[in-house]
Order: sequence, then structure tokens, then C-alpha cells
Amino acid sequence: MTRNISVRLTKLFINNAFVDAASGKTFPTINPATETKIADVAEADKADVDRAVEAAKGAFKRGSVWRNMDASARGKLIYKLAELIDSNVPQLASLESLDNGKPYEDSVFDMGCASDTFRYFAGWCDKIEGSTIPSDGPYFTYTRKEPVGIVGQIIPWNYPVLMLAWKWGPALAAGCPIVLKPAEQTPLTALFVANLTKEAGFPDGVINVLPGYGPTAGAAIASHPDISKVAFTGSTEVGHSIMAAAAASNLKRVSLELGGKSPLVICADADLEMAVEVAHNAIFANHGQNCCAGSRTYVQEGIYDAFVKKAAEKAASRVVGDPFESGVQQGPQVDQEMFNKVLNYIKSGVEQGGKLEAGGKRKGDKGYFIEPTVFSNVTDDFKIAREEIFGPVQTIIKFKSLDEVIERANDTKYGLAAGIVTSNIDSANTFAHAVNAGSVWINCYDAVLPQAPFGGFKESGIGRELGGKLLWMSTPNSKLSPQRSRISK
Ligand code: TXE
Repeated sequence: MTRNISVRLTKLFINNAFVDAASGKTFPTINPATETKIADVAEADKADVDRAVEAAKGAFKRGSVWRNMDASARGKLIYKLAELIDSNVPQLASLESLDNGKPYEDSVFDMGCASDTFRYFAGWCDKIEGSTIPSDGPYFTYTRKEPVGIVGQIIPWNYPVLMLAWKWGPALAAGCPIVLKPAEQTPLTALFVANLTKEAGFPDGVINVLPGYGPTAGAAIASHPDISKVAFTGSTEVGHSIMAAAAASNLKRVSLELGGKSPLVICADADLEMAVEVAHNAIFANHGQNCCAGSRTYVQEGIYDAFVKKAAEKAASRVVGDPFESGVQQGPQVDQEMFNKVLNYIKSGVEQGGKLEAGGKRKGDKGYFIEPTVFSNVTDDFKIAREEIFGPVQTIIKFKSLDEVIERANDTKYGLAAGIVTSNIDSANTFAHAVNAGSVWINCYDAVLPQAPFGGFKESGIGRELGGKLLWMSTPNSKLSPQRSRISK
């Protein structure tokens, strides 16, 4: 762990080299714990997207090293990248905590998840098979899976390296060259990993990383005529504009992983201690900056008051502070904008009549720290119960019956995830099948695993990320224990 890690890589990464932006412009990246500048980073714009796409085209042309590489050799390169991430964890995790503000131990955990994701996809490279089809007539018919072409990828700041791994793993396994724009709040670790791809031996032009802003560099990726697919993780609002740009340009394929307002249902038959723990981590992990955060905590009436009391105590005991201090569970929100946004949501919760059971204020007077906040007496019409807050704010809502809570859980434009805590297997299964959500967790939450598909219903997104391509096989996923289950839809 190095709080004062030196930042060496601040330029764009194009064609295996670090270069200045065509405009020569830079932008500052800020440490959210201190509100001070960490470094100036090269700022990509349309001209740089064009340069990166040219490099990617070179990597993808017929007969290139990348196109001629054995699938298994591609797998070895991806595996090597995973190993390099593992051997650079102290540097990567330090940079991540500096730029994003998450506790160092959380950054270390993210790096492990990222290298596991790369290893999972490394194994896929030589298992992407076509089929033979017994078609009519004197024809031998078969299908071949081809890489879709150059892929553009735009990622957010909440899990900078992990989101990169989710995007790069499958694209590289399929053989696609990449043009990635990290979020403007957190560009540093993507550049560090880019350098590792060079060390691993990826050919020129396969991986290109362009720090910059959304409406400029991001929009240029979404509308580029030579990019064949765009993969985006971020707000639902920008998701709409990515899809519009894809439609208006070249009908590039689109996958979107967007916002959520995920319900977590606590039944009266649940073990109370366990339910409080699951619900606490579901909302407070990563400072609430999590697309699948359990941000609507529905608690059955018989245990509502007892649950609220324990949840408030747990939130009040959460350790907030310097991300580099051992034992800290929550650092600052990522930037001034998100900090203001979350505090405004807290204000609206109070104005609409919610009862503040814990937190509710800024913590300290420097850095974007917010107290872990718990509201009770919230009803479904509250803004804090309808909109994605993306901060450390638990809203605890009362319900009577399972049927009723299923209707209320589904009354949202989102559908990314859901959870239920219960000792009744029938309740668990009924809820898991009826709730409109891409992932449903039973007696656990946020069990995001490289092997299982992840993605949303409704305006939470289009397409699935991570694994699960073999779900069609005849063996149903019946080994899951009813105690703690993860169901993907
Ligand atoms: O997201 P944006 P922001 C949600 C969360 C949060 C809200 C806003 O509710 O409060 O979004 O966060 C790039 N064309 N999520 O403003 O703007 C941008 O540069 C192309 C949920 O950070 O969507 C960044 O790289 N790209 C979420 C990325 O999009 C554009 C994670 C995300 O930024 C663009 C983050 C444009 N016009 C926020 N405008 C999740 N699903 O996990 C911006 N970008």
C-alpha cells in the first residue's frame, strides 16, 4: 500500500505507445479524499478516437499477427495479463484508492475479481464453437463464430479496473480489438493496465485507452462508423444517447449496463441478524456507488421496528475515513457532483417526511465524505425510493405480504437486481421467479461471479455480461443450495 504512489502514466495509450492528445489538452484528476489534484491527464477527443480506430484496424486486418494468432495463444495472453494484475496489486490498488476513494482493502478485492474475470475469459478463447446444420438439399451447412470487429467501450468510475476487465475479457476472448474510454474521474488504473498489456505481449493496436470526457471522446466512440460494437456501463440517461448514436451512425451493436433501484425483501421469518447484515452490505458496499445496490430495503411489518433499530446501529458503527487507513469501510464519494447529488437526495428524504435513523450529513469538512445514512418511514412515492441515489443511503420501507411486495418491487423502470432474505424456500422461489430483475439473490446479496451472466431488465440495460454461455445445456442449475442462491435471468 502506497499512499504517495507516483503517477507515471498519464498519456493516451494508442498502438502500444503512450502519446499526447492531438489537441495537446489535459484535464486534472482529483483525489476525492483531499479534493486536491493528483495529476493532469491527456484529454482525448474525436481526433484521438480516429487515431485509435486506425490502430485497431491495423491490428484487425486480414493476415495480421492478431488475426492469425491461435485462439489458445490468445487465451495465454489474457491469462498472462491476469497474472500481471496479480503481481501488481499493491500499485494498482493504491492508484485505485487514490483516484476513486474506495478503501485500499476494497481495491485489493476488486483487483482479485478483475484477474479472476480475465482468467475466466482466457479459458473461453478456444471453446467458441460453431455448429453443423442438417439442412435440406445437397449442402453441407455450418456456422462460424467471427469476432464482431473493433469494439468501443465506455466505462464508469465506481469499479474502474473491474469494469475494464468485464469489457476487455470477452472482447479479447472473441478476438476483437478495443478502444476504451475510462471515466474522467478515474483514468489512472486503466492506463496502468494498458501498460501491462504491452508487457504481456498483446500486438500493437489491439488495446487502446483514451481518457477523456463523455460528450466529446465518449460520443465520438458511440457514433464512429468503423466501430462495430459499443459496450457501455453508466447512467440510463447516457445509455439512451449511446443507443441513439449507434442507430444514427452505422447500426453498431450495443450492450448497455445501466442504473438500478434494486429491491431487497426481508421476510418476517428471516434470521434478523443475518438479514440486517445482508441488507447493510447490499446498500453500503462501495459507498452505495453500485449499480445493483439493494437500495429499496422492504421489511415485513412484524419485524420492521426491530430491523430498523439494528440497521441504524450497524450504519452508525460503519467506519468512514481515509481510504488508506486500515479498518476503514467507507471512503469519500467519487467527486463533488456525486457528493452534492447524494446530499440533495438526503434532504429530499427529510422534506418528504422520512425519519432519519442514522447519519444524514457530510462527515468532516474536507473530502467528499458522507455519513452512512438510514431512513425509516419511507413509502414508495418518495424520491429516495424511486430514483437511483448512488450513495450510502438505506431506505427502509414496510410491507405486509409477499404478493404485495412483488408488485411494489416491480413498480420501477429499472430491473437490474433483487434479493430476498427468508427461511421459506417457497417464498424465495416465488419471489425469484416473479421479480423483474436480471440477478436475484437469496439469503445473500451482490454475489457477482464471473461464471454467471449479469445484466438488466427494462431500462437497466440490454445484453448480458460475464459468463453463463452454457446455460442452455441440459443440466439445469439445480446444485444451488436453497440457503444462499444466485439466480440469473
Ligand atoms: O454517469 P455517466 P455519471 C448512474 C448513477 C449516477 C449517475 C450519473 O445513478 O448517479 O449514473 O453518474 C461517459 N456519450 N451510474 O455522470 O455520465 C462518461 O464519460 C458517451 C450508474 O458518472 O453515464 C463515463 O465514462 N459517453 C453506473 C461514463 O459515460 C458518455 C455507473 C459514465 O458516465 C456521455 C455510474 C456521452 N454523451 C453511474 N456522457 C452503473 N451502471 O454502474 C457521459 N459519458
